Amino acid sequence: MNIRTSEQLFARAQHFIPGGVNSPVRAFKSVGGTPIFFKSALGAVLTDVDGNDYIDYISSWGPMILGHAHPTVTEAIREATLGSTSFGAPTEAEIELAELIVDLVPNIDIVRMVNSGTEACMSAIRVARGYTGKSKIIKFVGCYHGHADSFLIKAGSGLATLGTPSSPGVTPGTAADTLTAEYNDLASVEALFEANKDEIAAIIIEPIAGNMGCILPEPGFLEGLRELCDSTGALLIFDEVMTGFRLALGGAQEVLNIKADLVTFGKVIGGGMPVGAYAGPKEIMDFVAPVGPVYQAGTLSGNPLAMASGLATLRTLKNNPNFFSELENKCLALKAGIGEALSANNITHQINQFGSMISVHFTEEKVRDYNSAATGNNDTFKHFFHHMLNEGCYLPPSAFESWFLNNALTAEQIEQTISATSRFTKS
Ligand code: HOZ
Repeated sequence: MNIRTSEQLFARAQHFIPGGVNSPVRAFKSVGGTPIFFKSALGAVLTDVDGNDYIDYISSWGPMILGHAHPTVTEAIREATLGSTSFGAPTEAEIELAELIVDLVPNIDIVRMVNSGTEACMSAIRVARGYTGKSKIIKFVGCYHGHADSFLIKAGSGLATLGTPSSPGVTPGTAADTLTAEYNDLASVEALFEANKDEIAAIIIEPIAGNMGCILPEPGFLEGLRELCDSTGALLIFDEVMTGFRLALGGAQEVLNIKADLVTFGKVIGGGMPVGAYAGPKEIMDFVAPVGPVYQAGTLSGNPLAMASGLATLRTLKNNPNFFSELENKCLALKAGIGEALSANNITHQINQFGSMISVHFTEEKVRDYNSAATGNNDTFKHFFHHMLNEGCYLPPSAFESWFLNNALTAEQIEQTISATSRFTKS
């Protein structure tokens, strides 16, 4: 595979952009080699600057659930552009998107639009603190809620990938207000509540974790968190930046039948444009300025292009009642096929999957939290990643990231991916 232009661009990028990338995982640091630079994409196929095609298993880390350049979405964005790219003032599209989200997602009355999942989670914990009058939050080791200071403690995603789970630059004061528990370990959460009586404002969690690979909550775990919050007055925040509008229209709350007090969104709600949102019942969201005292703002929040793209995406999902089952079936076929192919070649592995999120871990251990995800053999992952890339399959360049399928993926492309996997041997 010739990637000469990507190599040249990467060399040039490194002079002007930290590590040549605008988000660390993209730098291929844990898998080695040169990041691929892209020029276009259509459906489930990405085309790089050297003219190579790849089947896309990242889908822009989630947002492109309909596939790339979906005609309804691109047309909606084109039309919005003709109006203006930004007003910094209210528009009807913002109300339409908020109404649609409230209609589709359980347990929420009010939505505030922001520009990213990071902003959404950062704002949600501020609201939780303002509402409860308490300071501390609990997050889970290996979960990632964006790059606001409070979350860069034992975090997953790029921090796990780079082996620096907590970031310098976060002050000890901020770090002291973030308590960490183990995913799928209710006792570790109970112990934190016991040791910090009346101090915990919220638990924030990815209900299906996607930043240490794809990790499923075990039966009773989320229910236990709900009960702990109910008995202590802490809020339960579901970070549905990955799972919102990906698992179902109502997200993880709907699929798992657990009520959250605040929910954060990103990725799919923007259909590929930068959008985030946080939402909850009126009683809590009334604390947000200008109604209440908790301040949060943004020049580009509710941007007309972003609203148009999000609306077109969510309406397309809503209008296809079979969308999520179709997409999940594609993921199940992929899981079965690559699992068989790896087993046939005697490659020890685990595959975790929920809906259209999936991850492959090269370990004997059942992967159920950060520690078990970290037992994965990174050398094997590295070889697997480059083998698949050479075969034309673009996977996340980190063992700590979930893959995200998009519904443009065809049965033939899934077969191609399985067949590529069957040619993978460790040596
Ligand atoms: N933090 C993102 C996935 N968990 C990666 C974003 C990116 O590199 O674009």
